[in-house]
Amino acid sequence: MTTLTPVLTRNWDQPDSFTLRGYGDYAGARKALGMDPDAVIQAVKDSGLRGRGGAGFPTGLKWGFIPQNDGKPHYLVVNADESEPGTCKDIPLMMANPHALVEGIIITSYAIRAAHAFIYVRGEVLHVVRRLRAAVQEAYDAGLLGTDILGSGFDLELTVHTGAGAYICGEETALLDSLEGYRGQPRLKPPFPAVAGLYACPTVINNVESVASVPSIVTNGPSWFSSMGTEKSKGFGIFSLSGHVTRPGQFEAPLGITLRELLDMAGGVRAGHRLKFWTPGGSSTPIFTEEHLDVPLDFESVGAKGSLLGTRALQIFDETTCVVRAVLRWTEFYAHESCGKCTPCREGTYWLKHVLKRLERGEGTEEDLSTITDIADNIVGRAFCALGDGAAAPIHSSIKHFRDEYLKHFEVGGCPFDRAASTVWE
Ligand code: L3W
Repeated sequence: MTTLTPVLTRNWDQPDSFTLRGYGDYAGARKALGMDPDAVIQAVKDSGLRGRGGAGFPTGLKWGFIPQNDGKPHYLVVNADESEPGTCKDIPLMMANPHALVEGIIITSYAIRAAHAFIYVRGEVLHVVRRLRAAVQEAYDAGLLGTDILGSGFDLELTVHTGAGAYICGEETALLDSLEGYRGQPRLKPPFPAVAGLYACPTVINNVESVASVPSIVTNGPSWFSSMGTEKSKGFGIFSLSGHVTRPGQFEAPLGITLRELLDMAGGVRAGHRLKFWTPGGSSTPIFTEEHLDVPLDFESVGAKGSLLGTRALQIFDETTCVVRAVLRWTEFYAHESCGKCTPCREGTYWLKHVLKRLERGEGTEEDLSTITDIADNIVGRAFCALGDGAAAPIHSSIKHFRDEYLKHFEVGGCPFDRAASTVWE
């Protein structure tokens, strides 16, 4: 039986967890500032930490891409634009433990030789913005930010920047455009941000949870981190359970834990009901069903079963939920949030939404299933950024697992489900 590994969440139930006093003495930063920056990068490489924002790219490898002695400023940008449907880990982390992020920013910036770091956070989450700004101020006041940090000679400025609330700004290059003051739309890659990022300078963009994990790696050593998790998906991560679950919330556990184990910790699916379908990593990851309860939640195992670990946003739906309606709601989100830059995503999500609406009302035909499959096929691999592929994920997977439920809608001429019974959507 896998057990929880509270590291980032260890102090969340303490009333002063978000203060410097409640957090600790920045032991990781103190240790890192006494090391060679390359040794810090090597430690993160050795730990096996992979990006916690969805893609799972090796963090130390990304840091190692930053050119050295290039004469240009380097930047660290923390992607705190959490907005993938179902994803709720970075916001609670920043609320309860902002100093883990600030400490991770100091260590990361030191390693990549950056003198200015930014936290790009959604402007709507004002409570998070205030909490971050208070933590940053505390760090400045304690000599942990600014000039000559802890007498090490290392200087770092940290700016908390608020976005205007657009899903696309979680895409790293759209985020950079937004941060530079432009409309947030993705850039062509390559060049990757590590070569030409913010203001065309070498930039590391990491997710909040990735950066916040770094202090514990430096303090405890890479082998401590890599002893947890699976062979290729090392360490721990925050799994957020939401929807039809008895005790929704954040569960910090080694990668490779299963939904069955997590549900046991969360009190199971709500009383009197059974699991119907779930997302392993937010709405952009193909849905799973009851048959996937024992799939280890690591990058490789989830991938081998045709989905993605993504952001470990486990949205749980019981048998009262109409899968067509769930997919329609996600698709409405993607159509609304498409930035419009590329045709497959802009037009594809629009038409998916309209055909799905017809299907959900029971006014569709079997041909509509081919139509939405065709539209989704024409988005995958053709959109400018990952948002398009994400929009297609629930379409393909829901038809694969629940084709009969789609057919039932036009057989009965409407939605066969009692909407009031499914508390998730109403
Ligand atoms: C230098 C190379 N850097 C790759 C870097 C790249 C990026 C990272 C991963 O999408 C996914 C998306 C969502 N030289 C490099 C290189 N890099 N090759 O590695 O890159 P990539 O393109 O694989 O992923 P991405 O564009 O960052 C992230 C999925 O995560 N997702 C999460 C969504 C969550 C939000 C949110 O809540 N804000 O958006 C869920 O599944 O769909 O597929 O840094 O530069 N040769």
